[in-house]
Amino acid sequence: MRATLTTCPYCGTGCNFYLLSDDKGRLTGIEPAGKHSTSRGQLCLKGWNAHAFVHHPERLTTPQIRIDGRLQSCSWEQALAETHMQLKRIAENHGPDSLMFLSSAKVSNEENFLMMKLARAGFGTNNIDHCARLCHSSTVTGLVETLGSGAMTNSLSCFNQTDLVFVIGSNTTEQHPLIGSRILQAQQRGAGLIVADSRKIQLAEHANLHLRHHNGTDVALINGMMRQILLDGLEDRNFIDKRTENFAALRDSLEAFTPQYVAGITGLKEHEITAAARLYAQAEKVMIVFAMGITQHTHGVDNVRALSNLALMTGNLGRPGTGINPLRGQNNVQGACDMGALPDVYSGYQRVADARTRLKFSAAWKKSLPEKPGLMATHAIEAAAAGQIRGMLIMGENPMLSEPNQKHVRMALKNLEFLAVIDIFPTETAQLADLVLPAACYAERDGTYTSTERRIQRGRKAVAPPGAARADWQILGDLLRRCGVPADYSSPAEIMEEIARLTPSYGGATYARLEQGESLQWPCPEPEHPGTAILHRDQCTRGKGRFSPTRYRPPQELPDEHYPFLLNTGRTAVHWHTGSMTRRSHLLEREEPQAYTEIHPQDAQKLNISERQMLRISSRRGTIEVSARLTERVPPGQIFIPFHYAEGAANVLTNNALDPESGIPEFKVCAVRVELC
Ligand SMILES: Nc1nc2c(c(=O)[nH]1)N[C@H]1C(S)=C(S)[C@@H](COP(=O)(O)OP(=O)(O)OC[C@H]3O[C@@H](n4cnc5c(=O)[nH]c(N)nc54)[C@H](O)[C@@H]3O)O[C@H]1N2
Ligand SMILES: Nc1nc2c(c(=O)[nH]1)N[C@H]1C(S)=C(S)[C@@H](COP(=O)(O)OP(=O)(O)OC[C@H]3O[C@@H](n4cnc5c(=O)[nH]c(N)nc54)[C@H](O)[C@@H]3O)O[C@H]1N2
Ligand code: SF4
Ligand SMILES: [Mo]
Repeated sequence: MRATLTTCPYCGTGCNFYLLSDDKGRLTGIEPAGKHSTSRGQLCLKGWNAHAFVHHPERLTTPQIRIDGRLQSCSWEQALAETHMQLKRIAENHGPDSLMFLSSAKVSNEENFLMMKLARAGFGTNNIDHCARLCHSSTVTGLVETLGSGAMTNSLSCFNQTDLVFVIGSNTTEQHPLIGSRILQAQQRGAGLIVADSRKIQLAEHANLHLRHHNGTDVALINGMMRQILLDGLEDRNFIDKRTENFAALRDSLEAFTPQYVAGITGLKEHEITAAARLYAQAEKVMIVFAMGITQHTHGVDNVRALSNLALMTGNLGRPGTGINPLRGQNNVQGACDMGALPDVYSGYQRVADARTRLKFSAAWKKSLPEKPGLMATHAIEAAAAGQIRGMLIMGENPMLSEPNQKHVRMALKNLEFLAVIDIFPTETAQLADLVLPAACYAERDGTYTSTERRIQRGRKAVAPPGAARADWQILGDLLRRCGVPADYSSPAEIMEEIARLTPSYGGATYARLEQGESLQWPCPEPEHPGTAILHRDQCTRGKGRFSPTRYRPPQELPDEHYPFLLNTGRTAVHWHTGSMTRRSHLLEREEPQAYTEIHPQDAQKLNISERQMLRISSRRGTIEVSARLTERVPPGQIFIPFHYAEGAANVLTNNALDPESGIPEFKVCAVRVELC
C-alpha cells in the first residue's frame, strides 16, 4: 500500500489528502491529511470519494478522430499533427483571431500557463479564457477597480478571529463544506452570522439574521445598508479619510436607498434592512463571504462594487478577521486566472495591452505577441455562432452543459470548422468534437494548484494514466513545439521555473520549497519571501481603496404571466458541475441520481404537484423534464434546479444575457413555466 499526499480535485477550499494505492497501481481509497492547515484531518463527501472516478471504465484511453461522422481511435502522432495542422490552417486563412482556446480550472498552474503560451505564442491570439468567465469574472473586474486585486483578501484562518460573518450568495456548507464548517465554528464561539440568500440554506438556520430578498436585488440591499450606516454614524471615518477616495460620490449615490424604497425592491421588511446595517457596522471585525449569488447576474460587477464599498466604509479591510472574501469555486480557478488563462492578461495579471510586458514575454518565448486583448469565453460562443470563430481547442471544460442556453451553444460548436477537446471522459462537448485527446487526471500527474486563499499547493502523481492517456502539460508541450515555440520541459517543476521568472507574484514559488512542506500564499515575490496571508494591509494594491457608486438595475428576464416562476440554478453538495466525475463515482451518484427541481409546497398545491412527480419546465429557450422536490428551502414563486444533469439540463432553460463589463451570464435569474408531464 502506498500513500501519496495530494490536493483535492474538487473545490477551491484546497483540502489535502493521501491517495492510497496498491501494488497493482490501482487507487483503493483516501486518507485525510491530519496536519494540513486547511483540512485539519477532515474532508467532505466529495473529498472522501475523490478516487472513485479515476479507474472508471469510461475513461478516455486513446486519441480519437472523426471519420465519416464517427469518432475512431487513432495514434497520438496523427491526432497531434491534425490538431496543429487544422488550427494553423484556420489561422492562416482567416487570421489568428478566428481561433479560441478554452483552458481549465481543473488542471494545474503549469498546464494553464502552457495553454496561454500556446494561444499567444503558438497561434498569435489572445483569445483564451476559461470557466472563471462563468464564475468570478465579475469579482475580478469589480475588485481590481476598487482595490487593485481580484483575489480573496484574507485567509481561511481569519474565521477564527472574526466577530461577524456576512454570507451573501454563497451556499457555503454544501459548496465549500470545510469553509462552511469554519463559519459554523465561528458562530459557535460567539461570532455573529448574517445570511442573505432567498433560499433557506443550512447556514441560514444558524444565522442571527436571514435576509430572504428577491434574487437580483443585492445592489439595493447593500446600498440600503450603507445609507443606514451613514445615518447612524457607524462608518469608520478614520479609514475613509486615510485609505480611500471618492467617498463623496458614494454618499450622494445612496440618498435614494431609504428603507422603504429598498423594501419595495427586495421584498424585505424595513426593519430587516436596518437590523442588517447595525449588526454589520457594530461588529469590530467582519468577513464578507460571497460566491455565485452575487456574481452571476447582468449586474454582477455592480454587486461586487457594492460589497467592496460596504467593507471600505466600515474599515473592514487589511486586518485579520475582516475582508472581502470571494470563495473561488474550482480546485484551480484561482490558479488558472493567476496563470493568465484570460483574454487581457498574462500570468500575474500583467496586461497584454502594456508594451513592456509584451516585450518581456516576447523575449522569453522568442515570438512576437499579439497586442489586442482577446475574446471572453461567452463572447466566443456568440462569435462561433456568427461564424467569426472557426476553430476551438477546449481543455477540461464542458460548455455544452455549463454555458447558458444549450441550444445556442450546440449551434455555435457545430458551426465550427474544427473542434478539438482534451478531457478525461467522453463529455457532451467531446461528442461534438472532430478530435478528442485523452488526458491524465489529477491523480496521474504532478503539478501545483492555487486555492481560494491564494495558497499554492502540490498535486502528486499516485498512479499511471489509463491506456495511452497523457498529462495535459505533455500534450500542450508537444503542440507548442510543433508551433516552433521553445517548450522542452521534462517535468512540471521546470515549467514552474519559467512561471516564477516571468510572474512577480509567483517569483518565490519553487518545487523545492513546496517539497519541504511549505505552502505559499501569493504574493510571494522572492525565494526568501514567506508569502502573504492578508492583502491590502497598509494600503490597497492600487494605493487608495476606491468607492465606486452603483445604481440598482433589475435582472434581464423576470417572471410574467406566460412564464410565472423565477428559475434559480446552482449546485448540490454531492455533484460537481456537469457531472463528468461525480456521476461516475457510485456512492455520490447513489445519493442524488436524478435531475430535480426544488418547489415550494404552496406552489405545488396550487398546481396539484406531489413529491417526485415529473414536471415539464419551460423557458423562452427550451424545455426539460425533472422530478419535483417539495421544500420550503425555496420561497414561493421560485424554483431551484441544480445544473449537473445532462438528462434534465438546467442550461437548456437559462438566459444567455451577459453582464456588459465582465461577460458573465445571468445564471441566477430567468423566467420559467411549470407543468405536469
Ligand atoms: N458540491 C459542489 N461544490 C461546488 C461546486 C459544485 O458543482 N458542486 N462548484 C464549485 C464552483 S465552480 C463554484 S463557483 C462554487 C459555487 O458556490 P455557491 O455560489 O455557494 O453555489 P450556488 O449553488 O451556485 O449558489 C449559491 C447561492 O446563491 C443564492 N442566490 C441566487 N441568486 C441570488 C441573488 O441574487 N442574491 C443572493 N444574495 N443570493 C442568490 C442561491 O440561492 C444559492 O443558495 O461551488 C464550488 N463548489
Ligand atoms: N445554470 C448554471 N450554469 C452554470 C453555473 C450555475 O451556477 N448555474 N455555474 C458556472 C460555474 S461557476 C462554473 S465554474 C462552470 C463550470 O463549467 P465547466 O468547467 O465546463 O464544468 P466541469 O464539469 O467542471 O468541467 C470540467 C471538465 O474537465 C474534465 N477534467 C477533469 N480533470 C481533468 C484533467 O485533469 N484534464 C483534462 N483535460 N480534463 C479534465 C472533466 O471531465 C470535465 O469535463 O459552470 C457554470 N455553469
Ligand atoms: S471541501 Fe472542497 S477541497 Fe475540501 S474535501 Fe470537500 S471538495 Fe475537496
Ligand atoms: Mo465556478
